[in-house]
Amino acid sequence: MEYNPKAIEPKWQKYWEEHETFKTDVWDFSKPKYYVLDMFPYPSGVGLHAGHPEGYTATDIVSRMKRMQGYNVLHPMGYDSFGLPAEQYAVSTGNHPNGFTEKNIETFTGQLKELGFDYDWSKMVKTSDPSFYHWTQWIFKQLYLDGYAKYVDMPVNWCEELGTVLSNDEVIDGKSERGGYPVVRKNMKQWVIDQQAFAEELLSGLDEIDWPQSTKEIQKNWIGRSEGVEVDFKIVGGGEFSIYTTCIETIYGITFMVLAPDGETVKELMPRIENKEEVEAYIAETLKKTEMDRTELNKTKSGCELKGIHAINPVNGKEVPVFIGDFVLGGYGTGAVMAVPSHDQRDFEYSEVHNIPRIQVIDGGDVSEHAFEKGDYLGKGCKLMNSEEFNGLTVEEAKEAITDKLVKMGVARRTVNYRFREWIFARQRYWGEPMPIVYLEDGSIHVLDDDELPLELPELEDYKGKNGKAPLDNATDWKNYDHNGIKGTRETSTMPGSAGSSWYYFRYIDPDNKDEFANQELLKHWMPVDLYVGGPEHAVGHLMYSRIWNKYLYKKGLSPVSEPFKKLVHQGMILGSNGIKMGKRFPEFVVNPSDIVEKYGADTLRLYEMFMGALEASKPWSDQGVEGARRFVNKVWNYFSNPDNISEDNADRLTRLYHQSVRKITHDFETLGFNTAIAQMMIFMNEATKGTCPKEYAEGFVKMFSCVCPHAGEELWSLLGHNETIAYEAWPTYEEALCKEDVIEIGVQVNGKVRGVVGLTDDDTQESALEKAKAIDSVNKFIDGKNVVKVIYVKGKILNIVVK
Ligand code: ANZ
Repeated sequence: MEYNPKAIEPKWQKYWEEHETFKTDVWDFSKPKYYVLDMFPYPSGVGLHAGHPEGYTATDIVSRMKRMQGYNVLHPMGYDSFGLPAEQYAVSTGNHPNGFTEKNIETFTGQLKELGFDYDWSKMVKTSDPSFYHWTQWIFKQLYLDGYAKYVDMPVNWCEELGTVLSNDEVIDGKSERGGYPVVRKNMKQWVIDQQAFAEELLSGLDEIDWPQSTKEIQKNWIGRSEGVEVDFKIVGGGEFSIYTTCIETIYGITFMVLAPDGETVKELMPRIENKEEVEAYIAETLKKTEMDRTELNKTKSGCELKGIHAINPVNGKEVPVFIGDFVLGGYGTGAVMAVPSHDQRDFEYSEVHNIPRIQVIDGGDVSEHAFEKGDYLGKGCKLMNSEEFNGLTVEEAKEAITDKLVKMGVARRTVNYRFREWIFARQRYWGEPMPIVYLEDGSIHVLDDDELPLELPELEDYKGKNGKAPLDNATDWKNYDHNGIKGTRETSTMPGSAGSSWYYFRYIDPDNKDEFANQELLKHWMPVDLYVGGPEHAVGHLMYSRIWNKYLYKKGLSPVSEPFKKLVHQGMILGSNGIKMGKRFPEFVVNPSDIVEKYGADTLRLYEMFMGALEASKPWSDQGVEGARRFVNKVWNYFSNPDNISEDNADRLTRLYHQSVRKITHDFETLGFNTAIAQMMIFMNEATKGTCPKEYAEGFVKMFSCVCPHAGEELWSLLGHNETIAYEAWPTYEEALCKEDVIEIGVQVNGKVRGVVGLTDDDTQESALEKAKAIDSVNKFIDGKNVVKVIYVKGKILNIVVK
C-alpha cells in the first residue's frame, strides 16, 4: 500500500476533532497530571514560519508520550493577540483591529491543525478577548490596591513631533528611529509596576527551577543586585549630597565627585555655580541622549566642572572639585558618584579628559595606563595604601572597617541596589487592555468596581492618536466616566504587550470561568507548568514578567506555586539553507510550513525538524534533509503496512535491539533529545527490514513513532488491527536484562604474552576494549607507567597491547 499523507493526514485530524481525542478533563484527578506549555504566538499577518513547528513538535512528542504513560496531560494553545501590527492595520484602513486579528487567528489555527498537534482547542485563550482581559484588568487592579502598581513621575524618552513616549531602542542618537525627530528625556506621570519589590524572591527562585543556566544568568544580570554603601558628602559653604558606591575601600582615592546632569542636586546648586552657561548647555545636551548612549563604556567621558563647588571627603576632610558627567545616571543609586580614577576605568578616562590627578589606594597593580579595578584586586589579598589608619588591611577587611567607621560617624548607610527599575506599564496605543482607572475631578485615582469589568475597548472612527494623545482620547463618550454618582475621566493609555502573557498559563486551566481568573482547586492540581518550550529571546521580557505576576499572586495566596515554570527549554533557531537567519531581510529563505505539508506531508515536516539537530541548537534548513525524512517515513510505512512483515513469534533476532530502542527512545524523549531518538528508530528499522518483526515489537515501535509522526502512526496502528486511537495506548516497556549485549571473553596479551581475560561485547571499540583491559589488575601491572605504542584488536578474537 502506497504511503499517501494527503489522504491519511486530514482523515486523522478529522477523527481527533470528532472524537475530542485530546480534550482534557481537568477535574479528573485520578491520574498524575502533566502540564506542557508552548509560548503562544502573536497572530501576525504572515502565518506560521518554520521556527514555530520546531518547539511545537517537541512539546507535542512529550505530551503524547506522557499521555501513553498514564498522565492526564494538559497541552493547550492560544494567541497573544494584542499588538502593534493589528493597530497599524487599523490606523491605515480605519477598520477595527479585531477583524484583522481574528482572520489571522483563523489562519494560524488552520496551520496548527494541519500539523497534527494534540492541542486541546477547547482551552484556547486570546489575550484580546474581553473574557480574558477581564482578568488581566482584575489582576492589575489588585496590584494597584496592594501598592505594586503605581502612578508616578518618571523620566521617559519623549518625542514631541510623534507625540509619544519611546522606548530606549526606538531612539538613535537623540532622534526618533521613525522620522528622525528630536527626543528628550523628560519627567512624566506613568503607570509602573514595582519590580524591585520582588527582586529578592526573583533571585532566590532561580535556584528552584530547571532552566538553562544562561537564561538564569541573564535574569540575574537584569535584576543587577549590588550591595554597597550610601555616603553623605558635605559641600563647602553649605548643603550636602549622597553617593552610592560598591567600592567603599577606595574612599581615600577620591580626587573629584560627579553628579548626574539631570539630577536634583545640580538644580539646587545652580545659583552658586560660576560657569552657569556652560553647565546649562551641557545639561541640555544630556537630555537628548538615552541611557543606552550614556552608559556605553567606550564613549568619551564628557562633562564639565561645577566651578566654585567643592565637596568634603568625610574620612579625611579633604576638599575635592565637583563635576557633572552624563555617564552618571539620575535614576540609579543616588545619582551621584565619588570618583576614584585609580580604581575605576570610567573615572580614569574622565580624569584624563579633564586633567584631574589620581591617588592609588590599593596595592598590587599598575595604575599609570589604566585603572586597577575591583575585578583585578578582589579576593587576591591586595592591601590598602595611602589610606591612613586602614593601610595594610586587605580590601575585604577595609570594606568592613571603613563602612563601620562611616556608619558610626552617622554619615553612611549599608544599602542594596538593583539595576532593574520600575516596569513601565502603559502605552499610548489602542490595541491593548484598557486600564481600569478613572481620574476624579479632584485629581485622585478611582479604580473600577469588579462588576464594571471587563472594561471593553470602544470602537473608534479613527485609530490614530491626535496631537500627541493616546488613540482612546478620541473616544469622547467612553472617556467620560459617570457612575454611581462618581464623575471623572478614564485613563486612555492601555497596558503593554506583555500584560496578558504574564498570566495566560493560569487561564488555560480554567478558560471559561466567569467568577475568577481560575478555580483555586484546579490551580493547586495543575500548577506549575511541568515543561515550557519557547525562544531564548524572551529571557528577560515575558519570562521575567510572568515570574513577577506569579510572585505577586503567590504572595496573595492566589497562585499555589512560587515559580510558574518548573522546566524551561529554548528551541534553537532554524536558519536559511545558507546558515543565515530566515526572516524579513532574506525573504527568499523563508520556509512556509504549509508548503512543506503540501509537498511531503506534516509527518515528514515534523520528523525532519526533530532530526535536524539538537533542539536547542541553531541549524540550517536543508531541502535534501526533508527528502531524507520523507524516505524514512516511507520506509516505516512500507514495512509495517505489509502484513507479511509481521510475525507471531517472539523469541527473535530483534529482541535485544527492540529493548535497547525502547530504553533509548524513552530516555531521549524525556530529555528532549529527539534527534538521537530518531537515529535509534533508524537503527531499529535497518535491522527490522532484514526480515520479519514480531507483532509486539511492531506495535511498540509504532507507538513511539506515532509521537513524532502521529498520522502515519495512527494509520499503521489501525492496520495492525486496532480500531481506536493509539493516543491512550500504554507506552512500551523494556527489560534491562534483555538490553544487555552478549559478552565474549577473550585473552589479553601484553607484548605477546597472555596476562588476563576480558569480557567484551559487539559494541566495544578498540578504545573501550583497551579501557576494560586496563581495569584488570593482572593486565594493568604490565601497562602501568609504560607507553602504549600499539593496540591490535580483532573483534571476538584477540586484544594485543604493545608497550614500551
Ligand atoms: C566609587 C567607586 C570606586 C566605584 C571604584 C567603582 C569603582 P553597580 O555594581 O552597578 O551597583 N555608580 C553609582 N551610582 C551611579 C550612577 N547613578 N550612575 C553611574 N554610576 C554609578 O555599580 C556601582 C558603582 O557604580 C558605584 O561604585 C559607583 O562607582 C557607580 F574603584 O563608587 B563606584
